[in-house]
Amino acid sequence: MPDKPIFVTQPFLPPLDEYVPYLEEIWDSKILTNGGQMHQRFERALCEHLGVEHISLFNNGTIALLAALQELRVTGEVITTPYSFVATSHSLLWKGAKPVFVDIDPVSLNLDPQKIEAAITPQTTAIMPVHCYGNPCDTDAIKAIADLYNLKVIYDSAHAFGVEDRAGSILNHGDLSVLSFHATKVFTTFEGGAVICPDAKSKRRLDYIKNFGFQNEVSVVAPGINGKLSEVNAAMGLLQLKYFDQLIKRRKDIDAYYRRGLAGVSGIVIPSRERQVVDNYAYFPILIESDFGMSRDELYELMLGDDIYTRRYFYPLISEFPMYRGLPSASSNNLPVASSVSRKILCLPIYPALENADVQRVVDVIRKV
Ligand code: T4K
Repeated sequence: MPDKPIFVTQPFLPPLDEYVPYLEEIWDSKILTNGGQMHQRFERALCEHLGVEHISLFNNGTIALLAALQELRVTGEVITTPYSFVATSHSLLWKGAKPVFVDIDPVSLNLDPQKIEAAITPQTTAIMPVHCYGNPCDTDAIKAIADLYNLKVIYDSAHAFGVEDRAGSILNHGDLSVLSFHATKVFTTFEGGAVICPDAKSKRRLDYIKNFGFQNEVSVVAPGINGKLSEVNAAMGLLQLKYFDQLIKRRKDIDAYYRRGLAGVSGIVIPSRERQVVDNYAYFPILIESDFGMSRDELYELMLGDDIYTRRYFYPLISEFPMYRGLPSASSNNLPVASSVSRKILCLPIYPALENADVQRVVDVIRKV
């Protein structure tokens, strides 16, 4: 039996003593939340690091999605992908909007722009695509459709911290773009999230929304929520930023190691990424095709037996969960590509602390089959 388990991901934690001065500052100030010094410093540092102009921080990505929908006053029907984490569609249900599922592109695994127009009805108000695994969507095609039909675009960019395409940060696309800083993400504040806004006005409104809608001590201007990131989380973000480039470099090496190790294995397909200019190597997805020699689920179980915890992100599809499967757009006939990919996908372990010997152990299990 191998000496240690291998998880699909594991957060990087900076040395504890580096966190202490930040905590001392918080202890001294007695300001624990509601937009204190750490919060403000972290916002500025993030804008600079990501190459964006306006950011509103949140306590997690799901509340950030909800706030983005609230800010844009999204109602009616929203076109989205079934191939994502369930929070994407859940945010629409919480806002009282109806998700309309459109199939994904077989190469990018993102919403297929060619299929969007056919799903637009007079009730459609927005499109919510996901940059799945940090792989940029076809933002030009989505913008062209949104402009033509006067629709809002909210990108779920939960996986896309630090990713750039030819135009720079992919977080600048759409009316709003939403990040997650959850413990399982490439960049973490334990829990956290953010909305990237195009201008100072929408940032200000989002800042109100995350603070119950308070504009000042006595006026409430929106049905807001408690979406504030605490000072302790913001401090963790500041500290993580210092290590980010180093962590991405290690992820890149692991990605390359897998590509070398799995090259030529029949039945294993590594989805290609075409639009990244700067990648974040957030996930390492592979597709297990019929000529591999065993099914995806058999391989998943085999690895579990070897203490290797891979994940089937995203199986089942969101459209297969009980609260969605009654929707006409949830039918598998409407989603043939997503249905097929969801049954073949396996995300392999990738995180900075993974050693080459661990990666080799994963590769060996697959090659042995
Ligand atoms: N949109 C998209 C596209 C998303 O992927 C997500 C979140 C959201 C929106 C919503 O953002 P948040 O509201 O979460 O900020 C995880 C995460 O809970 C979730 O944040 C994430 N997507 C989703 C893709 O994955 P699980 O069920 O896989 O997490 P869990 O607890 O099984 O963790 C996986 C592995 O990570 C564990 O085997 C061990 C390791 N781990 C996990 C945690 C929580 C650690 O080492 N330390 C930890 O603290 O959902």
